[in-house]
Amino acid sequence: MTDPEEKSIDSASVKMIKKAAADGVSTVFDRAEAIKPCPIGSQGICCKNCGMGPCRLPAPKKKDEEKAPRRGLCGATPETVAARNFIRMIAGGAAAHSDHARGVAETFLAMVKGEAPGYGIKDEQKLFQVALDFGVEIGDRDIMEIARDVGEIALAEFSRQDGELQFLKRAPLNRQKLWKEKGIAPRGVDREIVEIMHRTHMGVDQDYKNLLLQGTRAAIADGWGGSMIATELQDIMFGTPVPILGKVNLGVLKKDEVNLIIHGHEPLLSEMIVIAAQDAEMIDLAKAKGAKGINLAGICCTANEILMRHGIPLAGNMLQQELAIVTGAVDAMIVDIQCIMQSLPDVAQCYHTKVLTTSPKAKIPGAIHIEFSEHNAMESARAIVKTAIENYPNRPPNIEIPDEEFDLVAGFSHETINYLLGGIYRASYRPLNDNIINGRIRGIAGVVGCNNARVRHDDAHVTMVKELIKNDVIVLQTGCSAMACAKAGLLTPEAAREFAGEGLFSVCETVGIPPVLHVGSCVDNSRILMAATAVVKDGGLGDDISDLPAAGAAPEWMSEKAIAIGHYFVSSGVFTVFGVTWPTIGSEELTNCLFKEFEGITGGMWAFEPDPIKAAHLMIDHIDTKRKALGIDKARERILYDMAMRRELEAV
Ligand code: MSK
Repeated sequence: MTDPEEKSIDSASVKMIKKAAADGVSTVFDRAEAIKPCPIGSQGICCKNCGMGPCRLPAPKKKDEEKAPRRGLCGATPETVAARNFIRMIAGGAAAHSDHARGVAETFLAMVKGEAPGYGIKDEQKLFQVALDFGVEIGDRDIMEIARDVGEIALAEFSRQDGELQFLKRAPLNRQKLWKEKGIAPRGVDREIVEIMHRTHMGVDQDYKNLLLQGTRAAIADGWGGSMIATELQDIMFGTPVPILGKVNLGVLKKDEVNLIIHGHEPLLSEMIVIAAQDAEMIDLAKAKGAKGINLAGICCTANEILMRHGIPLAGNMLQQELAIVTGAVDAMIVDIQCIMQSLPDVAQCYHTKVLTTSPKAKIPGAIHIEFSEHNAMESARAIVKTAIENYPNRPPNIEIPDEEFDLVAGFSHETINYLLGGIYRASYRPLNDNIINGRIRGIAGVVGCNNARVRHDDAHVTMVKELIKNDVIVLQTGCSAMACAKAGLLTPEAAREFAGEGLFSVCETVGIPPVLHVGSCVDNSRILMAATAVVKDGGLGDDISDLPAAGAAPEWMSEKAIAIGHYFVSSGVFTVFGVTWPTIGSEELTNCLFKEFEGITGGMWAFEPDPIKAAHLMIDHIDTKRKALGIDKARERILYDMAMRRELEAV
């Protein structure tokens, strides 16, 4: 077995990998050694879309075979096969985000109709904003009437058969124009996803460029549709995040309290568990069982949702889900949807942890299923909390909770960034734009996405983000990437002094923000789209997102959702670099199209670079190219300007 130190840069995780080995428990880290990825499938050139296959189309090894055509039984080329596989990944990711969003919209409507007790409207301002975007009359109408119209329009966005998604209107005008001209403005979210499944069926669309365009429609429908609807309706119901102090890593678990971990993605359940865990009756019950209280913590994006709104601690990111159970101190792990490993009940068998599934869409053999319904949310939440409490006396003797826990500041919704920069009366992105123009801030990066057991846990996230902030690039983060950097201490205002370049440090110190801003969960990548749009609209940095000195990355991606997110960033005009592996590498022509030609279509393009330092410099080079195109590269040279030089600069 490889040295556990090589598997993660996080010392708490390393300790738990060692404990798992000592306890005879198999984790994802062991399985990653035992199972090697299929070299053909990982390059995107294995087609299993019909019963004549799977057809594997690897490049010929010997020179004399080079002329032999690479074709599936139906004649499909490596380009067609790789494009089909790639856009099916987009469909999977967009479906995951959007089905999450549909669930939120349904609960929102149930709340409006009084059929979801416990839910309400926390952010009226945001409700009015979304109502305006949807063309809903506000006037002096009752708030629940407005909310009903908003909920109905939001839900109809999924099944819309023609026209365009409502939130596309939020994008910069030039972006909207480009999407129209290229024919990639999406109709309904479901329609675009279904059309991918149709076109990639055997014998339908066999032009890889045409397939990519459909993938682009579905990706835009995810970012500016499903994901954005989820974020906005969640903010209306649970509150738009504001800066909040939190803690991260397995050290947040408590030896003498009932530890309840919530893992997955939807805040519909976790918001209710937060309330149930604070209920005096539940706390008394915990005390009666010998615990000092109830300690709630999160894993993956559910964790981000309840951190952003309540400051609930983060136990860890995706690759720490099994390790949390290995501590022996988790009394129950509650899961809903997405990024949940089937191995959890197996790991739990070696300790006392109860794994509880809650969604009818996501059951796991060996787990206890307590179905969660928005119609009796509090009842289900209390039943779940009670299950954890009653399990507390069954704690095993071999408990080991790592000491590691770190402070972080989260809660940077794009509205909050606006407020922090400009103050309540002058809320605006102007100070950010000015500091980009004067060169103190070189550019903006979005670094997001998962962990991947094929690479050292958290390493690429932390290395990349440190390199970016050292070079004065301000970083916005979501998902597991944000948690990785939080564990490395990058999400505190003090991190600016230690890790940021001089220019970025001076801005962070003045505004009082960290150099790395945690903006939320995976669906909250839509907040980054809105922040980028706000920067464009504030002026001075071009007329479209593709003009901005900005770049995106997912250095440890693994999920289909990450591909959907990456592609909606590219489709919105952002240069986006992924690490670990690239799923179309088996088709040179298709990969070239995504890495080069795509810039001519959407103004954004993909890149693949597994080395996080090199990847960071690809992003910085791109940022510098954009600065040059905007004529603001001179400002970065930090020379003392005389009046004539100033005039020249202003004239640019
Ligand atoms: S949870 S999608 S591992 S970021 Fe959103 Fe983390 Fe990736 Fe899941």
